Amino acid sequence: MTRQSKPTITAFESSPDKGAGLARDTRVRWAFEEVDQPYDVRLVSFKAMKEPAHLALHPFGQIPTYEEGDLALFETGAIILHLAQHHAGLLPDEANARARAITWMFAALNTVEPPILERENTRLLPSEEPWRAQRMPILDDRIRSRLGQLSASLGDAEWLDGSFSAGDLMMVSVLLRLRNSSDMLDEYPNLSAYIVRGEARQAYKRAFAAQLAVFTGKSSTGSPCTGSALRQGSGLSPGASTRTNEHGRK
Ligand SMILES: N[C@@H](CCC(=O)N[C@@H](CS)C(=O)NCC(=O)O)C(=O)O
Repeated sequence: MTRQSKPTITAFESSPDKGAGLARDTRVRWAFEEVDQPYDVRLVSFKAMKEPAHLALHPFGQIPTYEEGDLALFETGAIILHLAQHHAGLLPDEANARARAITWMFAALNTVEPPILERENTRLLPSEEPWRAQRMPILDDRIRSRLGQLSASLGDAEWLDGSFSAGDLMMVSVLLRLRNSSDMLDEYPNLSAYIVRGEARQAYKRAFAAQLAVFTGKSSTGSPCTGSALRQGSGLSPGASTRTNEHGRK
């Protein structure tokens, strides 16, 4: 059920990926869109993320955060699980199926994402570091091992366990990070098709358009999301702004 109050999340004021949708606010926006819950976005600079006002919300000085009434959350897993537990559409009703969908969320975050992030971080190191070249194939192998296992588990199913769930939302989000920096996923046609199915969801498209609009400065009107920039009067770090996303039905 859609709640009355509108939560606020934080996102990069200037995303390093230039709107490619890889910053982690995208997955939270996607979850909001799936459950048809309007939300506000407060944009924060890198400097503001490390200042006390933001650290009070996120001890590690990162985005995204989630605020609703007197509740403040950080970590995309916790935020999306919270949304999924309070709205219909992202977790099955049946108890065991629900537990399995949550398991896939954890698998995406704890088993599949770490080697992908480690590879990204290694790639960013200066290429003259001799061990960088040695380490990359090791990380590629580690990722291939995970992709092979995931591919076998998915088989020819549409989603990981029955209907689309928060587990798929998280897994597709994690795999998108890899697709951006490597063609490794081409070796797993069922996983490539799985990602494409995720991206084809109207809710994903609206989330992607909304985060891109921050970078391009254009309203994402044309999709049901309309990004209208608002200034928040107080309690914000300097330079932060708030956007409201109103959206229609899926
Ligand atoms: N495990 C966290 C990771 C959050 C995270 O790494 N956020 C990035 C943006 S995608 C960030 O804020 N990076 C800037 C920094 O760490 O200073 C989550 O899932 O929310």
